[in-house]
Amino acid sequence: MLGLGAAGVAAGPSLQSGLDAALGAAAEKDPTGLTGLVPGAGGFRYYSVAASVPRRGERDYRLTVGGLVDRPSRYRLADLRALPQDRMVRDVQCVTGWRVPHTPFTGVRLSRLLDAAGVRPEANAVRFTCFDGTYSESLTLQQARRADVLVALTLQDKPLSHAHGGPVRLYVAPMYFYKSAKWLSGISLTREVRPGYWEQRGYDTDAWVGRSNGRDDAPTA
Ligand SMILES: Nc1nc2c(c(=O)[nH]1)N[C@H]1C(S)=C(S)[C@@H](COP(=O)(O)O)O[C@H]1N2
Ligand SMILES: [Mo]
Repeated sequence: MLGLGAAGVAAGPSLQSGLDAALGAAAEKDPTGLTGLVPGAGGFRYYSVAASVPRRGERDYRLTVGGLVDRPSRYRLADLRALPQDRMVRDVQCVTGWRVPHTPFTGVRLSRLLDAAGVRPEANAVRFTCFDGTYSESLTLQQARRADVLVALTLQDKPLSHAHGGPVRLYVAPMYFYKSAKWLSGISLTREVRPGYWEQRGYDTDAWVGRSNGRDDAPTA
């Protein structure tokens, strides 16, 4: 994965589509624990580090907001849908090089859920956990409060499919797609950033597109 990442970040935009194909082929044989990796429709690839992920829906999906907050809370799907929805159309960019341009996501701004829970002054970061039982992510509180960070309910104007992390995933628009945790089930306010799954394996915690994971040093050719 890290090897693929390095190859991906070294390529300029003109190399992108050839590289995508090469990386796609290589990634399917990737021995480092990515499973369920299938080239998807419209340029997406489906990633899961967990071998199997349960399905959750209307009846049994819950999102908890806890940790360093005054009002720990729990949302069902209907609760999330009842909140104001934001729509964003941005490019999805995986750090291994593939990209899906102009991709609409809608959902609830994360900052809205944080405000509802009442973030305590000693909290500086947010940790995200997933009902796949394995994946995790993190943001600083400042990053988490950005208007372009969503608790997403739709992708391409359709309910998020199971493969894409449905019914609810995080969508961190300005960062590489590994920050956008699929199958989101927990949001917890913490004192410090706790590095997520891929970050414990070498990726940057501040994953700004074009400004992290070695891109700053990438050759311009
Ligand atoms: N729970 C979970 N979320 C995850 C991942 C994962 O393996 N598990 N992979 C990340 C990575 S590296 C990418 S590129 C995107 C892929 O999203 P997609 O499968 O919808 O294309 O999900 C991110 N979120
Ligand atoms: Mo990724």
